[in-house]
Order: sequence, then structure tokens, then C-alpha cells
Amino acid sequence: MQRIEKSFIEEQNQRHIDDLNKDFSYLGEKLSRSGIDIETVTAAAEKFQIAVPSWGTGTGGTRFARFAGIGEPRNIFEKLQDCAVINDMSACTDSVSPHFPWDCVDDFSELKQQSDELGLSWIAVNSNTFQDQQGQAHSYKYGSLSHTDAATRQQAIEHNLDVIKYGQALGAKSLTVWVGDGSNHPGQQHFQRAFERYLESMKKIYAELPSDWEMHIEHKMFEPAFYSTVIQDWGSNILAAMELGPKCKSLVDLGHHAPNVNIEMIVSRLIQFKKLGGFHFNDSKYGDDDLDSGSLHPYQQFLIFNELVDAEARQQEGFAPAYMLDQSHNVTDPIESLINSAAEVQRSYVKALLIDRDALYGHQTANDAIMASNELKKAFNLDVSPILAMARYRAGGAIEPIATYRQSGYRQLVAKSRPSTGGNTSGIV
Ligand code: PSV
Ligand code: MN
Repeated sequence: MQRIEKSFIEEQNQRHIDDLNKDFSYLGEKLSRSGIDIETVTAAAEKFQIAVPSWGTGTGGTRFARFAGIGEPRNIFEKLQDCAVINDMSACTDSVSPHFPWDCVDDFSELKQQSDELGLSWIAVNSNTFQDQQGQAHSYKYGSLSHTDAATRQQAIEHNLDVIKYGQALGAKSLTVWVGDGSNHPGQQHFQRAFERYLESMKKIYAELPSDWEMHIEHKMFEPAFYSTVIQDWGSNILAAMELGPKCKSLVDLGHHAPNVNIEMIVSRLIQFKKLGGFHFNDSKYGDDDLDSGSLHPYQQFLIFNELVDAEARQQEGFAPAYMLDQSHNVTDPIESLINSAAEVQRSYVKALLIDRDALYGHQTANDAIMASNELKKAFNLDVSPILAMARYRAGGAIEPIATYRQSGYRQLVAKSRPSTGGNTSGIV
């Protein structure tokens, strides 16, 4: 199986290591003046991991068109191969989140064996009741878990139970449920009844959850339904999670809120009530754009990590969110976007670690708004790239991941054995 050889990565690293050592020691000296030990921060950066979505490795598209890239993965085995390359470069993406039935295989033990060999694990299996699958008896056109028809709801429940089984075979520990259920016309759906039916279905799935598993509910304001969605916002989400029980938590996809919503405050609320299950990181300008993490709103991402690191520092009970990317790469090589995005999320984490929390709490207590804001800005404005590069280098990754990946010629090599998937289809992945 095509990989980028360790020796090649090392060879490329040798070209950058002297510069990195200089930048790292300069930054270390600068941070030490603020009482921060760069080694402690670098060790934390090395531990940081974020999962890659299997569906993000293929070129994405919109409902208008999809323009295929070369050498796109055609199945979960090839997606996994690309995920290994992403992890070899970034050294912070050692797990993959699969989506079913997209990633269904006949033999899950073969898939597990391949992921083990590649040093990758599985996290958060995703069910799909927002599309009809070939040969299924009942259509999801008017909903799935909240459908008015009991047989359709039952079919959606059974699919989720199957997904749990696939996840168990792969060693995953959580199920993420996002439904496209909702309505396009005022009056089309009885809000309360639809939510009741959803809860009734979810209770049946929750009851079958393995004892060491969690269930994560993902809310989304619109799309594919454009007037209302059953799990529209974090309010409906946390209500459902509370109704279902302690193993059910909320998952925050950054692109699933109204513009300008204060996502970091939602994150704080979920942390406080032990309901933060995980994240789908991405960036957006208008809606669920699924752009690369940190490409538009790095400060917002940093403010979210301010909340996360604060919870970590306070050792908040029940705090262990799963970090995942969920993006659609329409004009870039998905491998490059995923490497960059993982590093951008890691960057937000590292910057949040630099915040002087005692000073911040002091400014908050003294109601000193300017100093509180400056305390955050001080950390945000620091360029922590040498810490990220050193963490990668020490973990066996690439100091310059994009350059190394391009230099390896991986995409051109796999293109030889992966025929084009075709460009003229529309499609959201
Ligand atoms: C829905 O927009 C979503 O964010 C959910 O996480 C889905 O599983 C994924 O995208 C599908 O692309
Ligand atoms: Mn998502």
C-alpha cells in the first residue's frame, strides 16, 4: 500500500530542522519571560489529536456540481490509506470517523486489521438517515427518526443499531446521530409531535447503546429542511440529550448555527451541564459552508478553545469531548486541506494554553474589560508555529507538512491505480 516513507519525511525534515531549532528557542525564551515553559506546551501539543472524517477525503461539491480531483479514494480502504498519509504528515490525526452505509464493508475485521497496521483507530460512527439507501423499504423524504409513519421510524432505528454493531467491530465508542428531518413549509409539521416521535425513536437506540458508549446528537439550523429542523439548535439538542440520559451528549458542528451566534458561549453551557460530547470543526462565512478550519474565523476558534482549555484547567467533571473535522473540500486537494485544518485546530488549542488564566480571572473579577480582552489577544497574537512544527517533528511528522506531501508525489502515484470518479455529478459529501 502506498505510503510516504518515514525516511523520506526525515530527509525533508533535515532541510528545516536548523531553522526550526532557532525559531523554537527564540519563542521559548520569549515565553519564559511570561513564566511559560515551552516544553510543557509542546508536550501538550504533541498529545493533541483530532479525527479525520472518512467522507472528507474525497473531493466535495455543492448541489450545483462536483469537480472531481485526481486519485480520489473510491472506498473506505483507500480513504483510510489517505488518512494514514494525513497522520504521517500532521502527527495529530490518529483516528478516523466513518459514515454508514457509505463506508460499509463485508468484512469489518479486515478493515480493523488495516487500520491497526496503519496505526489508526476509529472514533464516533455516523449513521445516515438523510438519504434513501438502495433497496430500502421506506423513504426518508419526509423524515426518518421523527417520521409520521412508524415503519419508517423503525427502519431508521434499525439502521442506527446496525451502525453501533459496525462501530463495535471497529472499536469505536460513540454514535453520532444527525438527522435531516424537518420541514420546508409553515404548517407542514407539528413541531411538538415531531420532536416527541424523534425522542421515542432515540430512546430505543439509546437503550441498545453498549455500556461504555456515548451517543452524540448533532443539531443543525437548516438544510436539507429550510423552514424548520427537528434538532434545530443547541436548545433542542440539550433538551433531547437530557431526556435521553447521561450517556447522551450534544455535538457542536461549527457551521450549524445562525450567523454571528456566540458558539463559545454554547460550548460553555454544554460543559457546565456535562453535555458536551464533541465537535465537528470547520469554518464558514454564510452557513454550513464546510470550509477549512481556521480559514475565516481563527479568533472564534481560539475563543472556543479558551472555553475548552478553561474546563481542562478546572478539571471540570465529565469533560472529555471528541474532536473531529467535518469539512467539504471542493477546490483543494482534500489531503492538504485536512492536514492544514488539523494544524489550525491544534494551533487554537496551543494558543489557548498560553492564556494567563489567573490574570484573566483577576480582570474578570475587577470588571476590567480592556485588560481581560487584551489578555486573550496577547495569547492569540503570538505565532506558535514553531511549537506546532516541533510537536510534529518529535512525533515523527513533517516539519513542513504540505511541502513534504507535495514533494512526495503521493497524489500522482495513487492516481495511477485510482481511476477518475467522474466530475459531473452534484453532491454533498
Ligand atoms: C450535516 O451537515 C453534517 O454536518 C453531519 O455531520 C453529517 O454526518 C455530515 O455533515 C455529512 O456530510
Ligand atoms: Mn457535521
